[in-house]
Amino acid sequence: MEEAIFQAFSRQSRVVKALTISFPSGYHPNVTDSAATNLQPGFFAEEIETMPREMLETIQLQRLQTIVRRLRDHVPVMAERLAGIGDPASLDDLTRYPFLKKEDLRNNYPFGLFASPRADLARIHASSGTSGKPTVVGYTAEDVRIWSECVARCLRGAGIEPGWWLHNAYGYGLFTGGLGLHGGAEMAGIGVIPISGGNTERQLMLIEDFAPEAICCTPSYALTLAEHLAERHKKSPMQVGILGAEPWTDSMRSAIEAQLGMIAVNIYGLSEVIGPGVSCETAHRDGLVIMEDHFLPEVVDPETGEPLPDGEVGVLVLTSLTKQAFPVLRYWTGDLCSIRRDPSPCGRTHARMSAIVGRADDMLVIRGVNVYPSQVEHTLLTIKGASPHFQLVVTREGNLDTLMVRCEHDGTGGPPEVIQAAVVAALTSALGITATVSIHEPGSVPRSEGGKLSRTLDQRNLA
Ligand code: DLL
Repeated sequence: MEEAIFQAFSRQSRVVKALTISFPSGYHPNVTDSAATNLQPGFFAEEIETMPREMLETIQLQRLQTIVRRLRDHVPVMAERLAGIGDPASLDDLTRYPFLKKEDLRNNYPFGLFASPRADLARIHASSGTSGKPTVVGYTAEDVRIWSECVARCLRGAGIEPGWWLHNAYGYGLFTGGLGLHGGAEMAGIGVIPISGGNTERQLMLIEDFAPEAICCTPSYALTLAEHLAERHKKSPMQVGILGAEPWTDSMRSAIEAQLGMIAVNIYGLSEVIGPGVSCETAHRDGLVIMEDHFLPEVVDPETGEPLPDGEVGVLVLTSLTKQAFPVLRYWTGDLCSIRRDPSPCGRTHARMSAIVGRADDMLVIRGVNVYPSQVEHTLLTIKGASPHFQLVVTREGNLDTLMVRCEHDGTGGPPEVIQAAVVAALTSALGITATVSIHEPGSVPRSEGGKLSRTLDQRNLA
């Protein structure tokens, strides 16, 4: 059926593309001294990426109906939540369903929201949760294939050509960054250097020796690599960076592009929805194109949950349309952005989102790792002599985010140095990143004075 709709529209899609190919006015690449200036978006699945919106929305509705049925039939918790709400007859009916939130994943840890039996799973990933337990997500082999296809579209759209090499410095493992980019690159015929994160000296050596045309890592790590290359008076061979997993600004983009002589493209995603590749900028860098045939976006008011018009900033809510093992209906990402639905200059018709401008909750993203203040509180409560009063200070030193935890001793646990060492060890293990810890006298960390107490001082100036 989908195939028939696709055929009917495919001639029309070529016309739409021809009409919208002009370049946006006011767009000026920052890179002036490298081949990167000439990069143009390519396509991995051109007919899908440029299909008329009418056709896209027909496919979205069919897939939404299938996903709702799948949740009812295979996830008892969801069947209960959806009881009494009929199947969607139009995309507008989406708003009749409740949001799915991070706490729902936590309450159903580890596999309560899976829609496929254990034996059908090809892969598990996870990201840090708020109570020490991670958020677990699963993929069938078909889910992994679709994920790779989404990432392949991102990489080709960013101007990376088949036959180029990609230095993949996202972490491999339970984090979705490394393996997510890896699968997409392989599918697009791009060679992968699977270096993973860390060991900067080795990364620099391999960049010099292997001369990859492209790199993927967090934006803060791209700047670290740039600084090291500058110290050594080395030029980067890279023409494109696929950067994401943490918030970054346009000024950071300018610095990265100027220092590395490449274009820096923003990629977005989250493990709950699939991982990297939910959306990505093209080489034009004019909004992150959402893979809308797989993920249905909404932007809603953070307070009321009511849908907001295109162009207004609110919470991004995503529905997965094709995932088998871990479908999500109206997942509340907590990420703030706006969306637009006009076709992009390269002919892509899928909606585009702005860069993430902040978070609606208290989650911090530090060096690509999600950190919740409640994780810190939970950890402090396990250490004898430490009180649960604390403050988090996040700064950006050089290009790296640094987390400082100010907390108090309660007078029962021995010398402050001993408590400090215990807190450092426990936090490293709970958060997955190292924090600087300072121990203070009881009563010295700010207390709530009736209103909300902000335990977090984010001094990174991400706005
Ligand atoms: O960070 C997936 C990813 C890997 C994306 C590599 C891009 C590149 P999680 O660990 O589940 O997944 O963290 C998801 O990170 O809700 C955002 O708050 C933040 N985030 C991800 N990409 C961006 C971005 C991966 N481009 C959480 N800009 C999300 C701003 C981002 N924040």
